Amino acid sequence: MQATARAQPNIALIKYWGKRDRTLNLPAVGSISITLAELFTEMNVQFDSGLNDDVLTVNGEIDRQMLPRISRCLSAVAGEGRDTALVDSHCNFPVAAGLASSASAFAALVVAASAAAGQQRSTAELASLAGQASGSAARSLYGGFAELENDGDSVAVETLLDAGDWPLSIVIAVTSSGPKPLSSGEAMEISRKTSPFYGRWIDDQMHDLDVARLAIRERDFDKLAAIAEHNCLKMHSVMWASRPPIVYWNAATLDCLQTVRELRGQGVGVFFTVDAGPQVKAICMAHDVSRVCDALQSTNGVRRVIVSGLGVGAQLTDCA
Ligand code: 2P0
Repeated sequence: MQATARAQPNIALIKYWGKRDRTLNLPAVGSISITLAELFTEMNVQFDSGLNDDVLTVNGEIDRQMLPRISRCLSAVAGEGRDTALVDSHCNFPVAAGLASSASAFAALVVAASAAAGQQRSTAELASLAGQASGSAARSLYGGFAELENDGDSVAVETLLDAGDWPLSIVIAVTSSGPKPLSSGEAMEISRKTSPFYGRWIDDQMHDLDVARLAIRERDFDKLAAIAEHNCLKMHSVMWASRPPIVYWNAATLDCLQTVRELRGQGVGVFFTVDAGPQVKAICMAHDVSRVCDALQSTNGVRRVIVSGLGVGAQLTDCA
C-alpha cells in the first residue's frame, strides 16, 4: 500500500528548547505554536517496495543524511518487522534553515506511513509518534494555535484556537537559505549542559505559557506580542550564553527585528519571533500584511519574504 500526506510547518510563539528525556525525545518545557497554511511538505510512503533498504528522496534527490531518522520513525509507526519503504518527500520552502522543515516532514511522514500500513490511528497517537522523531513535529498534526503539554511519558497537544478563529498572518523574512550549522537537538544539549541561564529558562516557562494561552483565548494581540518576543529573546539568550556559544542570527536578522520595532512604533500590529536559524518571522494582523512585507523586503540582507496565513493540521491526501 502507498499513501501521501501533506503537513505544514509550525512556528512556536512560546518555544521548546531542551529535552527532559533524550531517549523518548520528550521536551523539557511545554510550547505554543501556530501552524502555517502556505508552506508544506508532501510525503509519499510506499511499503513493500521490493527494495533491500529504505530509500528517501527529497525534492527528487536521494537523501542519505536524513534517512536514519526517517527509518526509525517508520519502524515506530509500522513496527520493527515492517517492509522496507520508498519515501518521496517534496517541500515548497528551504529545508534545514530554521523554517521548521523537520516538523512538517515528520508530521507528514507519520500520517502517510500509518495509512500506508493500513492503520487507523488517532491524531493524538500520530502526534506522539511524530514528537518522538522531532519534538516540534507533534504540533504540526494540529491547525491554528496549538499547545504541546509537557507531562507524562508522551506528548499531548491541544488546539487552543482554530485557524479561522483568529486569522493572523505571518511574513517570513528569509535572510539565508543555507542549512544551519548545528542541529536543534545538538544545540539544545549544549545549552542544557553549559548555559548558566538554562535552569531559569525552564523555571519561567510555565508563566510564559499561562500568559500566552490567555492572550490567545482573549485574542489580545498586544499581550501575545509582548510575551512571544520576550520568550524568543530569552531562548536565544540561553543559546548565546552556552559554551561554545550558539548564535543562529546574522546581521540581517537583527535589522529585521529593528524593522518590526519601527513598524510597531508607527502603529502597525506586528511582532517577531526567531527559531533555530537566521530567518525572522513577523506575525501581524491580516490587514497589515502588505505594509509588513514591504518593510521587511526592503530591509538590508533580506533575500525574499514568504507570506502565510494559519492552516489546518496534517492531512492524508491520497491512499491506495
Ligand atoms: C520550537 N525549535 O519550539 C523550537 C524553537 C527551534 C527553536 O523545536 O531535536 O527540530 O528534533 O526534537 O523539533 C526545533 O527543534 O528538535 C524546535 P528535535 P526540533 O519550535
